[in-house]
Amino acid sequence: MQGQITKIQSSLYTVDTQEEKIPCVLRGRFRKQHILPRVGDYVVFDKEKKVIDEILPRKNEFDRPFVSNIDLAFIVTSVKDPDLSPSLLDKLLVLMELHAVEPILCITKMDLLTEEEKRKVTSFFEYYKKLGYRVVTNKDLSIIKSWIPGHTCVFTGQTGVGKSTLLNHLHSEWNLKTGEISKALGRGKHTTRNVELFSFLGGKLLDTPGFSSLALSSTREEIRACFREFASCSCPFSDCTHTKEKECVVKRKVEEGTILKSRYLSYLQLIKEEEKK
Ligand SMILES: Nc1nc2c(ncn2[C@@H]2O[C@H](COP(=O)(O)OP(=O)(O)OP(=O)(O)O)[C@@H](O)[C@H]2O)c(=O)[nH]1
Ligand SMILES: [Mg+2]
Ligand SMILES: [Zn+2]
Repeated sequence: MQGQITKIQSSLYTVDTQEEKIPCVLRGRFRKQHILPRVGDYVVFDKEKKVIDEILPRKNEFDRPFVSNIDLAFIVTSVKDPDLSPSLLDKLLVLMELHAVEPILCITKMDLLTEEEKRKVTSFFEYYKKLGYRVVTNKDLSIIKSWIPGHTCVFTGQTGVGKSTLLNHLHSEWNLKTGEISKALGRGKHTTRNVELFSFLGGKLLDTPGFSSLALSSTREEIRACFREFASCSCPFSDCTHTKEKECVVKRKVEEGTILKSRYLSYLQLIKEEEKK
C-alpha cells in the first residue's frame, strides 16, 4: 500500500492512506543506509506488518523544517505591523521556486492602511501578478480553500503577519493562539523533526510557522533564473550577471521603472549572500 508520512515520533511513523492513519516502523535497512524519512514522504508499506518498505522519490525536501513533498506555499505578508518586507518576500519566492514549490502571495492587514497607502501597495502586488504569481488577501477565504484539495501546503512568513489568524478563519475549530510570538520560532526550541501534517479539505497543511533557516544553497545562475522578469531582457552578454556589465538591459529597465527597484535590490542581496558562503 501507499501512503504519506504525516507525523514522526521517535521510531514510530504515522502513515496516512486517505482512509486511515497507521502507525508503522521502518525496515532495518533504512538505518543501515542512513536514510531518514521525513514528514511528507510518500511511502510503500506493509499494512499487515505495519512496516515501511520504501520511500518514493521526493519532489522536494527542506531541512528546517525537516519535511518533503510540499506542493504549495502560502507566503503570508502583512502590509503593516510588521511592515511589508519586499526582500523577505522575494527571498521566500526564490526559496520556493528553487524547491519546485508553487508560491502563493497572501496579503494581510490591508485594513490598517489609508486609501493612499492601499493604492501603492496594490500596485506593488500588481507587479507580482503580472509576473504570473497568484496573489490573494486573507479575506479571500473561499479562493484559498479552493486551492488546498490534493495539495500539501505550508503557510509561511515572518512572525506577526497573521498566519494563525488566517488558519483560524479557514477552520474555526483550530483555535490557534494568535498575537503571540510563536514558540517554534524561538531560537534553539526548533526541533526539526517535530512537525505534523494535518488533513484539511482533501489536502494537507503543515503545522509549522515556516522556515526558520532561510539560507539558500544555490548558485548565482539559479537565483537569477528565479527572477522571471529578467528572462525577457536580452542583455548583450548571454551570461550577464546584471551587476557590473555596461549595457545591461536589466539595469536599464530598473532605471526606467519597468523592473521594480526592490526586486532588483533583492536580487543583488541574494547573490551577495550567496558569494559570502
Ligand atoms: N488589523 C489586522 N490585524 C490582523 C490581521 N491578521 C492578523 N492580525 C493580527 O495580527 C496579530 C498577529 O497575528 P498572528 O496570527 O498571531 O500572526 P502569526 O503569523 O501567526 O505569528 P507567529 O505565530 O508569531 O508566526 C494578531 O494580533 C492578529 O489579531 C488583519 O488582517 N488585520
Ligand atoms: Mg502563529
Ligand atoms: Zn544584464
